[in-house]
Amino acid sequence: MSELIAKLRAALGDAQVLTEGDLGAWEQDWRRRSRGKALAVVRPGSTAEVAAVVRLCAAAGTAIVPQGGNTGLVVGGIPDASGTQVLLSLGRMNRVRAIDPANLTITAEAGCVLQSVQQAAQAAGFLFPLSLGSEGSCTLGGNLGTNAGGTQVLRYGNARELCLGLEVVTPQGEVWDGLSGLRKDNTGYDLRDLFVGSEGTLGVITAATMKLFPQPAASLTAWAAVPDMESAVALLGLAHRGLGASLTGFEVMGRFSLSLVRKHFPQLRVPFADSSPFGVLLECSDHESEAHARAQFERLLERALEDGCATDAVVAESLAQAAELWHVRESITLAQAQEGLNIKHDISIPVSSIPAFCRSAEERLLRAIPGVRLVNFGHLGDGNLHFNVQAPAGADGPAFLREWEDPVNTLVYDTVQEFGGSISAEHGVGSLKVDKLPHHKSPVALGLMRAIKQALDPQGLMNPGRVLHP
Ligand code: FAD
Ligand code: 2HG
Ligand code: ZN
Repeated sequence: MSELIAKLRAALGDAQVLTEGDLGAWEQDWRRRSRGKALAVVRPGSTAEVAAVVRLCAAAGTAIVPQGGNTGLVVGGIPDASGTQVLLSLGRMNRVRAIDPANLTITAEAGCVLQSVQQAAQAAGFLFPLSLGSEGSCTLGGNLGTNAGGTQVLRYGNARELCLGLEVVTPQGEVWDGLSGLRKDNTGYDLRDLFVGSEGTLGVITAATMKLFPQPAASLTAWAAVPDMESAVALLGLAHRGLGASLTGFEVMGRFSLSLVRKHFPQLRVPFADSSPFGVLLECSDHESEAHARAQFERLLERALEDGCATDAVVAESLAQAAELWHVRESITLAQAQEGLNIKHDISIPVSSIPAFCRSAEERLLRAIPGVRLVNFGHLGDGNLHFNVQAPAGADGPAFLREWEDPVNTLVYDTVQEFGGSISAEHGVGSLKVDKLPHHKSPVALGLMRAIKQALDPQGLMNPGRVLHP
């Protein structure tokens, strides 16, 4: 047994330092794209224990990979294959520390599952709006590590915008307590914003203070059938004008994405499935009453039908019906995984350019790979598409990936750049996009990022090879 493992066991207890048995849950990524090998999986239960682990690893020159729920989609939270990295799982740090009703904040530990933070907020009469398909297993630390987005961003912002303070263990094993919960604090550089979205490469987030909101009096969901992406963008404009701040969700789903849901989850009912090239899911939250929300929503949808940007629409009649519609949307990722290996692109483009981007990228892809299938869906309200590429029907998934992953990524990301977009909107860089980043970020920006990494983590032990090459 290595000296480091003996010291980790002395600090955390034998049961929290795993080196044997099936460690697949920590070593394999959610998409089953990669499997690494950890020197050990360590499970600290407090900030002091995280700091002790980091100090011991720093002294031994051993790299650390922080991990929350392991639902990340860019292979950023698993160890590499060397068997030399410590996998630091935050799962035991799962306490809600405080809710401050007057300050409208919740302070919770990094390993809290997102859904449990939502539930704690709800039990106290508030809304915590961060909302992702993986919310039953992803964690607050992972949400902040990746600056997660999800389906409520257009109204409430992404994880960064919801975060008021952090507690972080630095790469040297010091604890930075920045859990102030202040909405205004201009005392120099914003350290909080540095750690949010840093994907475990600058330190370990151990707790966070997040914004809460009043629960709306009513929330309504509608599904609209739209003829093309131009119409979806026109409908978004109408929704912004008609609903203002009541518009809390606007998701687009291409016909092929929905056909995968129907194929792999036949029990789910997809509205207007045969008649429309795109479905749009809209959510409206109202602080007056359900009747007020419904009237606003119906006015908007009537206008959309008159203008022709929607060809059909239905408003959910009950919470159960609304949940069913959202379930369809949230099942696309799983349906696509069941269909086979695929190439994901989590991209953002200015909303105004999305129709032209889609036309151009689709045309180029089909020219390069006849029969390729496009799973195009996402958070149109944020200009964020999941422009995913699935092998032609009947093709061998692994062979397709080997041959096409790199050329397809180049084609899509070059098109994204032409249209002024970003190659990672909400999932992060991880290791899957680390080679592409230098082609799509300016040398000045990359130089600044390297300088920050060098200043905070001069030994290069925090999640090496993620975001930036070592
Ligand atoms: P992990 O996967 O464990 O880690 C992700 C990254 O964060 C890694 O780099 C890791 O090192 C780092 N990290 C984890 N914890 C910490 C910590 N405490 N301190 C510092 N760094 C840390 N993402 C979206 O943005 N929007 C979506 O709508 C969305 N939907 C999804 C739906 C499905 C079905 C799935 C499987 C994933 C989805 N995701 C989505 C991606 C993923 O769920 C999010 O990125 C989530 O925020 C990751 O949380 P996690 O706890 O699983 O993090
Ligand atoms: C979503 O919006 C997630 O459902 C996952 O970000 C996207 O599967 C994907 O590509
Ligand atoms: Zn998404």
